[in-house]
Parts: sequence; structure tokens; C-alpha cells
Amino acid sequence: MEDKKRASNVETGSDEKGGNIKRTKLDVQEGILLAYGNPLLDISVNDDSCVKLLKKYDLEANNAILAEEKHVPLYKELVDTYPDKVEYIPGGATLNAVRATQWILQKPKVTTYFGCISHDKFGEIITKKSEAAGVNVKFQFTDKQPTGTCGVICTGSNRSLIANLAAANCFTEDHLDEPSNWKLVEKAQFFYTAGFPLTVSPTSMLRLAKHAKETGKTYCMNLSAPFLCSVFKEPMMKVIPYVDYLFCNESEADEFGKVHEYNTTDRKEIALKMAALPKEDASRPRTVIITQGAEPVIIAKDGKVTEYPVKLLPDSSIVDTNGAGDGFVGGFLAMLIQGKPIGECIKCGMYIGNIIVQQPGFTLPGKPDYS
Ligand code: 26A
Repeated sequence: MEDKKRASNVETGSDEKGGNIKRTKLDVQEGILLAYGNPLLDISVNDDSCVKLLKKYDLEANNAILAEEKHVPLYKELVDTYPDKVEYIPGGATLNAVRATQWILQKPKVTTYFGCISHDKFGEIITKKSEAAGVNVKFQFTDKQPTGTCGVICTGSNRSLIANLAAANCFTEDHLDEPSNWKLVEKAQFFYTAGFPLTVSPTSMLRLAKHAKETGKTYCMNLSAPFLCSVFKEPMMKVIPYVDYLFCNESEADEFGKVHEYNTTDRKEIALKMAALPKEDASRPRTVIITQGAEPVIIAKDGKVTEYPVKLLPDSSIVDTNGAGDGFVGGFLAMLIQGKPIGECIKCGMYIGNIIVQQPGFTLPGKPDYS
């Protein structure tokens, strides 16, 4: 289906205060965007003295990894060392993104979210906050593991993410087969998964991606972390042929370029090569979107590259960068699902990214002031 057709119910009415937002409220269809991810509760500390912990646990200042045995005591140590600074914030990259989409659109249940949690306190927090944000959460539940957590260590403008997936790791494809859930899949026109679920249920991603291709819908994915590009290269490369919009940040693009032996450090060239990777539905060329922090966003499509400069913030207004990329995706998708041109998708993505870096963790303040 063409983007234009999808957006045929979008009016171009008079520009009231909050223009685009007001129109969106009326027009964008419930359940249009369906996402699958790892629901996690972020246990976040923002303090420069955390560099000691980074060293102790052999962590990079700016990375996202799966927790290993050696990281198990980290979570308690974070809480014990910084009792007054630790914050519990709903996270999980995909869930963050759809919360951002909801925040911009201010209309309940435009997005549907699948993931696995447990019936426990952290699961309850994630559910309450996501529902309050307007996300139609359809969780799978397990009693084998507690709800997943993610240690977030913010030092300066860096963030180190150490995910203990626990219940999130128990997600199974059966959840899609549940008839009421599959109805939601059929209702959706757009799909989004971070790259992270590649470590959990790549077959679920592939199933959604194939459904999107067969029905002319749009599939969007994120590379999400450098380790996914190398360690999970095989499942990733099975999904990429179905991906219409591929998001990543600078470190993921660099790692992707290395793993695929692109023999260049020029990110525009990497973006072009990623866009030109084989595609199942070749009639709809892939768009690659590379965010680079304060550097311009790179877009590659159809053998062409465009750069979009970012509005720079003074260092003093940056609180922490955790979730900025997810916020960018959420804003981008909020416009994409309305059939808006790419420039508007990027503008809205940047708007949210800019707000997120000025907040602790993935927190969205009040209502958007976006037009
Ligand atoms: C499989 N891994 C490593 C992960 C994650 C993750 N979400 C899903 N799976 N590692 C970190 N995150 C989330 O990324 C957000 C920031 O982009 C964190 O929960 C954090 O909210």
C-alpha cells in the first residue's frame, strides 16, 4: 500500500494551535502501529563517580549489552551505593519508542505492544506507566522469571545499558497465534521492533516482517546495539530483507560496516550500502536512518544521501542521553504512520530526542508542544 493511500483520511485543515497534533488526534487509526520488544524496568543512576563501577564491571561508558554472570551483583550495588540517586523508570527500547509515539499523538491505543513480563511489582509498574501513556499493551506472562531489568549508568553524555532480560527472554511466537493478538497484527499497518528481540524471538520478528511484506504493510527495525550486528548477524540478516525503514546510531552503523566488510568509515557510504542490501519487495526501496548524536541525521534511500542537522543544546541542559534514540524513532513513526514526508518524520524525531536528553531516563514531560 502506498503511504499516500494510508494517509487518505488525513485532512489538511486549518492550522489551529498545535496544528498537526490536533488533526492527528482525530484521524490516526487505533492499532495502526504494532511493536514487539523486551519490556524492562530501568534501574538508572546518573553520577560521574559511576566510572568506578564501569571499570569494576568491565563496562564501556556508551554501550548496550546483555548481562553476563559477572554483572549479576551490579544491580544491587547500584541501588546500595546510590540510594538517593537511583531511579526506577519503565524502559525497553521498543516500548520507549511507542510511548513516544503515543505522547506525540495524544490519542489512546494508536500503538499496540507485545512483550513478556511477570506478575510482579516491576511488571505492574511497566503496565501502569505504558497504559497511562496510551499504549495498548498485550503482554505475555511468565512465572519462570521475574520482569526484566536494565541497569543504566549515566556518566557525562554517555550511557551504559546492562540488560537482564529475565521474563522478556521468555517471549514465544505462540503469543502471536493467540487469535485476539493476531487480529491486532492484521489491523496494524506498520510494525516496529528494536533489534534487541533478535536475542529472544527472531522467529516472531520474521513472522511479523513476512506478514508486512505479504500484505503491503511497512516494517521498521532498529540495529539497537553493536553486539547485535556481530553476534546476532545471522538472525539480523534474515529480517533485514523485509525492513522498509532501518534505524541505527553511529556506533551501530560503524560496527555494521565492519562486520560486513564495507571497508569504509564514511557513514554516508555505509548508509547507502545498508539501503542497497537485498530487499524482498524491491518495488519499495529501503530507507536507512542513521542518528549521530549532535551530528546531522543521515538518510539514505534510492542511492541518494541527505543530511539533516540537529538543533544543538548547550552541554548544561543535557541531563542524560538514555533513550534519545528511542524517542527519535517514536517521533519519526508518529509522522510516518500519518503518511507525512520524511523531513517531517525527522523533525518530529529530533523534537523528541531533544526533549529526552533534557530529562532523567526515558521520561516525557506533560504534553507535547509540537507543530
Ligand atoms: C537485549 N537488550 C540488551 C535490550 C536492551 C534494551 N531493551 C531491550 N533489550 N538493552 C537496553 N535496553 C533499553 O534501551 C533503552 C535505551 O535505549 C533500556 O531499557 C533503555 O530504556
